[in-house]
Amino acid sequence: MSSIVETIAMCVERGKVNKTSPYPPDLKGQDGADELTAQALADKVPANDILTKGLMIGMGKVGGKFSRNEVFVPDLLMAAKAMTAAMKHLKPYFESGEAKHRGTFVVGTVQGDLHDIGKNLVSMVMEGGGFEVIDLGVDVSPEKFMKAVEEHPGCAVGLSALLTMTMVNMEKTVKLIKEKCPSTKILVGGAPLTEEFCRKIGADSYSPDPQGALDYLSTVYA
Ligand code: B1M
Repeated sequence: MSSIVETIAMCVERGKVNKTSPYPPDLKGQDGADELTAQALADKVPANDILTKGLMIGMGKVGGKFSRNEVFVPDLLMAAKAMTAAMKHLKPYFESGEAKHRGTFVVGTVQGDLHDIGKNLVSMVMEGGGFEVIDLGVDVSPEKFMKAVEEHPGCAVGLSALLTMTMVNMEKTVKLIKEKCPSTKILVGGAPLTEEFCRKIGADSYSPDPQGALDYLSTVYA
């Protein structure tokens, strides 16, 4: 029989939010990540265990499947929804310091670019991976990224761009951050990007998908 934490992992992987959620159909009427997380906390399961052995495992599995094209954007969105329902219960434990994030990830879509669907998926997977996510939104100037880096010492930064036209603003942002705070790790992604472009602009890592981004960040904060 699987433990409650394993069941929470399965709920996140399958996108089972709560009891009233009709999705996925084979789990209809069963408790979801919402109820099970509340139950686990009531049973005195440490919040950190729920995060690391439940939510992160579930998100890691669905993220891996997404990378391998075994599941698609809606599956990732449902997983993120289940994770958010669980995180609502864990939030007070993080705020009190009883449970700890693995690190802070400042993320945004670069200046001039309004595309945010991919960036939001990356944010969700990072949150599911145990990171605190500071989402600066879209059309983020290099200066705004820099301000966030100063406000969150030791953070890693994620830059997303979907337009070839705005890739140049990615370069400006990397330059500014590396000039002022060279130890900051910068991860870049978005449909028009390549590994070669990442190297050219002096970013630390490129990932074509959210799971690769999480894998990289996990090595940074290992
Ligand atoms: Co725009 N658009 N769009 N658009 N749009 C594209 C990107 C385009 C390829 C369409 C086309 O012409 N075939 C084209 C760009 C061409 C180019 O420069 N190479 C384009 C254009 C030209 C434009 C406008 C200029 C159109 C116009 O007004 N004339 C305009 C620009 C506005 C602006 O940004 N200033 C524009 C506007 C829009 C909408 C507002 C209508 C809407 C955006 C809505 C939104 O994001 N909230 C939109 C959309 C939806 C698209 C398409 C159709 C879909 C993009 C998307 O969300 N994909 C797109 C065409 C296409 O891709 N078929 C297109 C799904 C998403 C999950 O994938 O974002 O690639 P993606 O993210 C992936 C990975 O790239 C990666 O992970 C994600 C999941 O795998 N990833 C990261 C992303 N960021 C990452 C960061 C990381 C790591 C991985 O680390 C930090």
